[in-house]
Formats: sequence, structure tokens, C-alpha cells
Amino acid sequence: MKIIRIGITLVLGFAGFIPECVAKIPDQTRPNIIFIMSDDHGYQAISAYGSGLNSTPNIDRLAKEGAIFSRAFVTNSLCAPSRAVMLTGKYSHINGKVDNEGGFNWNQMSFPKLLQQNGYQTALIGKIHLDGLPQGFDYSNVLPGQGEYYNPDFIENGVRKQVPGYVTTLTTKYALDWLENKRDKSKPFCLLYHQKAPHRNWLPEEKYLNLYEDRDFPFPDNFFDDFTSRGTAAHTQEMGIVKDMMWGHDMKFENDPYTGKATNFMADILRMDEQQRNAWRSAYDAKNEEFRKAKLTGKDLAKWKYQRYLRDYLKCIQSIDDGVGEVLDYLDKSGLTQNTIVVYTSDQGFYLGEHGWFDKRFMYEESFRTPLLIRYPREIKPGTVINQMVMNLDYAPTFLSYAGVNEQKEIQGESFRQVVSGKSAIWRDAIYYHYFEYPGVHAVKRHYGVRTERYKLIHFYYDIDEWELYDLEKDPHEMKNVYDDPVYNGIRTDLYNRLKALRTKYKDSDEVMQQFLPKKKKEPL
Ligand code: SGN
Ligand code: CA
Repeated sequence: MKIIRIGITLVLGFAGFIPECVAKIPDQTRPNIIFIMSDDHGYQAISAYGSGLNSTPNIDRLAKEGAIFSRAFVTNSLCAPSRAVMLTGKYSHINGKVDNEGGFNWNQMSFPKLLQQNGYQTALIGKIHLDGLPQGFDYSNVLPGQGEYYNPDFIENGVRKQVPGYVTTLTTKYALDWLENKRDKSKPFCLLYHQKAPHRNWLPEEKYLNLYEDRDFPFPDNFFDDFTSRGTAAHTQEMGIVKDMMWGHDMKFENDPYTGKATNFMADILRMDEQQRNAWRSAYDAKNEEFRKAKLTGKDLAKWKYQRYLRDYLKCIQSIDDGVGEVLDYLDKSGLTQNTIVVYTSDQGFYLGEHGWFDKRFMYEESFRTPLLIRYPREIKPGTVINQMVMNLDYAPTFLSYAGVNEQKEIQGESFRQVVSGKSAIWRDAIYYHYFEYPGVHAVKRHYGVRTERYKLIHFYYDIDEWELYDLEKDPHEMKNVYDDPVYNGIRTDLYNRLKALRTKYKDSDEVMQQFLPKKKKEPL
């Protein structure tokens, strides 16, 4: 059958006439890739990871039918830098995007560009958070900057317009529309389907406004961490649920419950249409009034704030999970499941009350780690669990390997294709991290460090010079800095050496760091 078709193509082709049905034989040899990423989705909030907080049956399908990674990490736990690392396969100090400020150099090599150059149809839909017109995509429909939850603006192939609706469902709708109607079906495809949710300020979809309101989420064991034995950075951060969350923006009060003044939540409320606003008010007003009257203090107040935070955060995730389900159903219905790699990840992890925090940035586990699940029926056995330490740096070379595109020398990550298919167990045993955004929002100090299977060594620098060391086996919640404990002298030396070697390997150094330090403020005239 195939031979006959080729014959027809050749004959008719020479005659200068290629009928559509013949010219568009799909390329079945190379896999399609759907790279799903959400923003700030901690692994604790995926039921396949076993925390029991919520239920994400569709994301879980990827673990059941493919692989789940128990130790996937990011190189720099922040949105835009993490995305730049994934696109380029290079550390922040090499790709140049070290923090959320400033531009991204789209002119450099990226995996979508290479796939496109090698015959793939490529699309970017949803949040990218990198300035400038995305390069390497046949189609893009992205949110400007952080994007909005309600009635968001989208920039479709460079043209910006506001769209009515909820951002997560719209992003899914555009992804499905591209898959079904907008791509060239004769080519393999790579779709970057990137959700804004559950990024702060956690505005759920109308239909989920009352979800989890009957659930009381227990505090993580270290919610009331007082940072004894830890350095300055843990003491000076501004990411405490109790101390730093705002009554408006985070807790969803239109008027401050203590002063009665209008809050910055009004901006969100005003963006909604009347129906959306009514749904919000009927879900939150009575509860807010009840809170105001209760005059809670101490642990009760902390508990209330924690519940509001977690419920809103998890509600947002429900819409993401629905979208994953729709995309997986689409693949099933279109006969694409077998030949499509589906990856689910986040741009970093997130604190859901561990150490009393929200947000990310630190090299401590909850934000350093990120969820990672991958399904590819042709190569990955259902129910696979991968414990090797992979990084977001590895995604680009992994995708390129699946697509059969020669790896580029400048890529610093490694393909984990052979590891996930069970063909090889050889893998790295130490990973390197570097966070830059300080001074900045949430006031987390600059730091870099190394993590091995068991230990973690961190160096905080810039306006401090402090080291921390954790024994993750004895202290998985990182409550006890053992840097000065003589018992760990040998381990400390070994970790210094590993850190040094990794910095050399990845071309980072004190000199390189210098160029990313803030320029000195000018003295006032
Ligand atoms: C915003 C958020 C911060 C968040 C950063 C970075 N504040 O500034 O809480 O840490 O984004 O997040 S908000 O008032 O805008 O909600 S990131 O995911 O983009 O790196
Ligand atoms: Ca993020």
C-alpha cells in the first residue's frame, strides 16, 4: 500500500500535480511531543505523588501509563529563568536569563527551533513569561507577562487581544484547536501547552469556587519553623503565609477586614464581568464576613490563612487537571496516543506551608524539586518510577533525542531517554543549583549549591557569606543545618570538591557571577 502511494506521488508529482490526500501522508516515524507545563505547581499537589491533598486523576494517568520522576529538579527556582533553561538546555548564567527582570535572547538556539528546522510543526500556547516575539514556533498564542486569570489578553502570532473567559480553560481550548485545526497534519508536531495556573494570586475558575471548602488541610509538620540553626536567608525572606500574605491580593478580601479600606483585590474584581463577580461574591463574601467577626489570633489565625491559601491553590489545579484530561482524550480519539510523548511538569516547585511559606526560590526541596511525569507508550513501561536526579536542563536534549535531532554541543543537560526506558541506569550523582534574584520580591538571598543523593551544601552570597549543610536522610525537611557539626567535616570537604567540580563543568564561577550582580545604585545628586 505504502509503495503504491509513493508511486502515485512520484508520477503525479512529475506531472506537476499532487493531490492533497497523497502529499500529506503523516510522518509516523518521529514522535509528536506535547510539553505540558503549569506555573508554580508543587509536586505535593499531584495525587500521583501521594500527598493526599487533592485528586488529579488526569495528570495521574501519565504516571499510570508512563513514568513518574521522584527526583526532578530545576537549576534556578524561578519562572522566566526556568523556562529559558528548558528551552535552551543551558544554565541561567550561560543563556543569560538569570532572573525575572530583563529580556530573553530569543536569537539563541532552543529545542523548538531545532525541531522546527528538522521538519516539526511547533506551537507555543499559554504562558511563557519571556519578553519578545517567541522564536521557533509556527504558531504562538501567549499571555503577556504573567497573564491574567479572568478575561485575559492573549497575543496570537504577535497580535494582542482580550478574550472573555477563564485563562486555564482558554489555554486548553487553544491547544485543542491547534491540534485539530491549525497544524500541518503531514508533519510531526511539538506543542508547548503552558498554563498560567496555579501562579499567585490563585484565582479559581467559577465552577470550582466552592471546591474543598469542606476540607481542613493539616499543617505540614514544619509550618511553625522558627529557623533555629539556619542562616540569615531563612530569617529575612518575605514568603511567610502568616506574615507576608496580603488581605486583598492573596486572601481575597475586597475590604481589609481590620481597617475596612478597599484592597488591591479590587483590580481582580473589576476585571471580571458581572456574572463572574457575582459568583465570586456569593462564594466568598459570607465566609469573609464570618472571619471578620471571629477576630482570630495566633494559631487560629494562621490556620484560617493556610486554609484559604491551600483551598484556592488546589481549586486552580483542578482546572489544569481537566485540561490534561481533555488533551489525553483528544489523543485517544485521534489515534495519536501511541506516537505522542506527553510530558507534565512545572516551572519549579512551590511551598505549600512547609517552613510556613508560599512561593519558591530556595534550594530547599519543595521549590528545588518539580513534578515530572512522562508518557510514551512506544518506549516507556506503564508504572515506571524514576529515582535518578534529573533536571529541567535535561528536557531539551531529551526531546531532541526522541526526535532524532543531533544534540548540540552547547547544551549542558543530558538526555534521560535511556534511563526512562530502562535501557541504562548510568546517571549523574550530584546536581548544581544557582539562584540570582536578589534584591527582589520575597527577599530570598542569592545562593548556589550542590545536592547529592543524601546531602545538600548551600552557599548564600552577595550581601552575606554563609553556608548551610543538610543531611537529607536524617533530616528530610531541612530543619537542621549541620554545617558546623564536626561529625560532618569529611562530608563537607567532599561536598566542597563536588561543588567546585560542577561549577567548573557548567562554566560558573565567582567571576561569571560578578556580571549578574546589580549595578551599584547611583548616589543621589
Ligand atoms: C509575582 C508574584 C510573586 C512571585 C513572582 C515570581 N507576586 O511577582 O509572588 O514570586 O511573581 O513568580 S504577585 O503580586 O504578582 O502575585 S514567577 O513564577 O513568575 O517566577
Ligand atoms: Ca513559576
